[in-house]
Amino acid sequence: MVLDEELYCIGCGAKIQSENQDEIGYTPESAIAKGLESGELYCQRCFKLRHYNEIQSVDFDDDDFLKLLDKIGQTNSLVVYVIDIFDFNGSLIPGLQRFIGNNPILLVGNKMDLIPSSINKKKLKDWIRQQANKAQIKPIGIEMVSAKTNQSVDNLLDVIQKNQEDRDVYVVGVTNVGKSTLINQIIRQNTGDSQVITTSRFPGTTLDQIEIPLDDGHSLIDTPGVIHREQMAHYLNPKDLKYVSPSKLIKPKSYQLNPEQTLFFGGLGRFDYIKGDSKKGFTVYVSNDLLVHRTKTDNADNFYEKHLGGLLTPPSEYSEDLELYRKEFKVEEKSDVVIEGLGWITVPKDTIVAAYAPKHVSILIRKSMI
Ligand SMILES: Nc1nc2c(ncn2[C@@H]2O[C@H](COP(=O)(O)OP(=O)(O)OP(=O)(O)O)[C@@H](O)[C@H]2O)c(=O)[nH]1
Ligand SMILES: [Mg+2]
Repeated sequence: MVLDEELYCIGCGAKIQSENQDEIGYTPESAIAKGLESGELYCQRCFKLRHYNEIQSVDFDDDDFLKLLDKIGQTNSLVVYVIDIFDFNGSLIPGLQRFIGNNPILLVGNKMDLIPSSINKKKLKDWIRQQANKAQIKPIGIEMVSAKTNQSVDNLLDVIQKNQEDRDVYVVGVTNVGKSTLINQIIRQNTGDSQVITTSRFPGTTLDQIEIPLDDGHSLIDTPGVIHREQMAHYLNPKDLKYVSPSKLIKPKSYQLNPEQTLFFGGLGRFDYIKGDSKKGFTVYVSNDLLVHRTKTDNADNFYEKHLGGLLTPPSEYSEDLELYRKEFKVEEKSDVVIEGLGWITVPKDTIVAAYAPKHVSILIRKSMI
């Protein structure tokens, strides 16, 4: 079938084609006809994702996404920059300000539903502001939401409207932070239609820009996520990803540790209590599905070698990229040692500790958020 008009998948934005199964936008002819009839045209990849949660890898070029971002610089728009509050560094788009030119940025910290109530939301927001400023990003505002549970999305919409003026709204961010989930919430509030755009736990779900017309004649535009190599998600196979990225409210786990004890977070992270008083309280905030295993530091290297991929999983498959590196901290006030994308450990003052993470993932320390 030769398409006489250009059609786009409403799930991922890809241009629909029925010639090449391995390229983006592939849709069998019968499905195109059906889609046109129902007004809901999805490509085959979206169909499989939506119905079977099955990811079909496609060839696409990172550079195309960056070119798309670069185009925003030539428009007059409001940029809504979505980050994952579990992975600030992994959420950074290097050179964002340069790409978007003089357009204002509204920063949105997403996935608040995962944060236990013991965490001070104001401290978390202040920390995000500091981190953003450090990365040369000067947002006009910061909003904390949960796109998944709809928490504070109303409020975000008000703020967007107040700042929109006579402009389109671009939603940008690295892959997997929840841009499409957020836009789906907005569509649902406006039209009642749910889950129009395809979302998934796999990075690289949205493939091209998707324009949603707004009442005021402007558009709300979803964009494909920029691939950021520091995101843990790029080093894990789909099955492992399920255990690592928290999907439900995190239940903090408390441990009384003595010096020279070690905690493993599956095989992807490690924490050593090196020096300090006996029986100190440490609290671990990671996905409830990730097994935390305690052992003696003395034996930890052996233990890791022996049990990696078995007791210490994920990863279920070894890859060089997952080799752990170590970072040591002298903790003078109650702090969080953060392994980006995995979670954090609240550490009492007057201790020396070390954390380990796959070599592309950042480890950092911040004032405790409690
Ligand atoms: N817990 C939680 N999960 C969320 C939230 N928003 C999105 N997610 C999950 O994060 C994953 C990625 O969501 P998407 O909306 O596809 O992310 P995206 O930013 O559009 O990703 P790309 O299209 O790949 O750039 C999915 O598994 C979502 O269910 C949220 O507020 N809370
Ligand atoms: Mg998306």
